[in-house]
Amino acid sequence: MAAVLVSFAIGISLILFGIFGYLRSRPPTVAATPSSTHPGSVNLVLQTDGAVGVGPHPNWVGYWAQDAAGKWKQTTLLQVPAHTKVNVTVYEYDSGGALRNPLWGKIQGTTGGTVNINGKTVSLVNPNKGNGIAHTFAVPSLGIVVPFYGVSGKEKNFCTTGPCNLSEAHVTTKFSFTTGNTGTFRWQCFIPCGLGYLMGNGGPMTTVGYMAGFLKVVNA
Ligand SMILES: [Cu+2]
Repeated sequence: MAAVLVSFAIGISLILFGIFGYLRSRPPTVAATPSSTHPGSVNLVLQTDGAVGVGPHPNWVGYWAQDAAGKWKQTTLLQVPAHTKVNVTVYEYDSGGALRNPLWGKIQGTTGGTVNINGKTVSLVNPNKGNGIAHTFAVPSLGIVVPFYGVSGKEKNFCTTGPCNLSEAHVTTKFSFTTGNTGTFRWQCFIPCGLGYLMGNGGPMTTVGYMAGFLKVVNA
């Protein structure tokens, strides 16, 4: 009887340890940093990798965000001030492909309706051009959709594991948007980078820290 109780207690503690371990492993929140060149606005610097290289799923596609000290954190929890212009820079290191829905290739919700790709300002991306689209940054409830061109997987300096660095093949996309009221808004990538998962939308696509996250808009 005692042996049964002890093994039962051990079983319960293992389950609790697992649950709390999972809760503890929630990725950190990275806050946008005040812009030194454009007072009143903030900067958010992100990268998308074909394999994040760390954590419980090192082979999953995912985002990293740069903190105020310039250190990369593997996370999709982002914090920005309310009623503020947010300047976003995304270094995209993954290969690309076709879109499941051409609508996700349409730039929406950015300042001027444009993005700057490798120094060139455009209002449209063509998913059938070049290396296709690798990932998107979409906040549906704020009407923001920004697609990122992929790089060729055949590049000699293709980044195979994150965090990637600027000496490796990448596409730089810059855009801005202005936040409204405070709130927590879900965002995610709407590219079949979850191919091989149910509806192409499982695994990293729906997991916080990889291709899905939250944009926390807080009081400035
Ligand atoms: Cu993606």
